Amino acid sequence: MEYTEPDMGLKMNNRNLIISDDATNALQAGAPLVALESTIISHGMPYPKNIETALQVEQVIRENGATPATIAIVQGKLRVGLSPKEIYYLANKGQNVIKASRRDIPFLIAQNKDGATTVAGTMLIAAMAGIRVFATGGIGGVHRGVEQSMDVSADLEELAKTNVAVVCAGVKSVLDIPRTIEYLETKGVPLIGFQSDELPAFYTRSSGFKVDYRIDKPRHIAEAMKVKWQLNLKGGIVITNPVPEEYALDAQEIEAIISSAISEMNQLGITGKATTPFLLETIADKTAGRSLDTNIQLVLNNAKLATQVAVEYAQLNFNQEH
Ligand code: PSU
Ligand code: MN
Repeated sequence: MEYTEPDMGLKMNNRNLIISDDATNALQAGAPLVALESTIISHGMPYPKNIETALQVEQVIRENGATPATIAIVQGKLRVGLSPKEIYYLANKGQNVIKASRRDIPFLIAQNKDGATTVAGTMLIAAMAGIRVFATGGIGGVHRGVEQSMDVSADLEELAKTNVAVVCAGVKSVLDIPRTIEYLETKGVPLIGFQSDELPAFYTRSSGFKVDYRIDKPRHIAEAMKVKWQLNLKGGIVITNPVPEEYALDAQEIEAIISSAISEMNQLGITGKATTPFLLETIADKTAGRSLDTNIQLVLNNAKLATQVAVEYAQLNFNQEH
């Protein structure tokens, strides 16, 4: 069966999209690439750990045999593959950069602005470039208190329609984990546990909730991705990768800290796009930085798995063509 990547052609005549030379070469060669988001740099971690981590994550991807492509909007252009200098710029500007999800993109382009892309924003730009695998720390989801706030991350909607596999460390309990699982089910987004029957909860390896499919080998994840998109079943896949044991935090301790951070947030009246950055920062303060160390380690671990999946996925496509 003839198979062409569904939205590969888009990049050819999209003057708003700039793909780095490294990423262009890898795409043309059918070599593996891994996309990386930039909100995690600007809003997810404080300076200078954010820049250190962003560069280290790229290094892990290269060492494991793929090309990293950090994605952001710079001066109104959708950029796939940033230079270290550009990554530094976003890291240094921190929360002064606009956190850019799907809704923000047209305005940032029209006004020549910068934007740090969330999981949703990164997925859609990665797909335009033809990149199928993306590594991050945590995805957005259904927030606790959704009955009042209706706060459901645009990341979940993007997963429903954009063909990118996202490797993350599960769903953090700042979110409503069972409702996030239900939402993904409704939208037809597969939830995979890498070598795990349970959905990991970001800072901890387990949540008490089951994943749809436990898969133990990157090869088998790549095969499912290929079949899904060959069948034109649109949308992403969530690949959850438990934090390495030695960096996991104590479940009860982190749960108490998360609950108190959420209460503080509600008292301060923080809503909308400010919630996730506020919670990450408050949790890091309350754990004296231990949650940040865990966050960094799980991102590196996810970059490694994403690379393995990207290598297998590229191999499957190569075998088909030759
Ligand atoms: N979770 C993290 N770190 C992060 C984010 C989530 O542990 O940096 C960021 C990601 O960019 C994610 C976004 O896409 O927060 C979700 O924001 P919201 O809930 O406003 O959709
Ligand atoms: Mn939200």
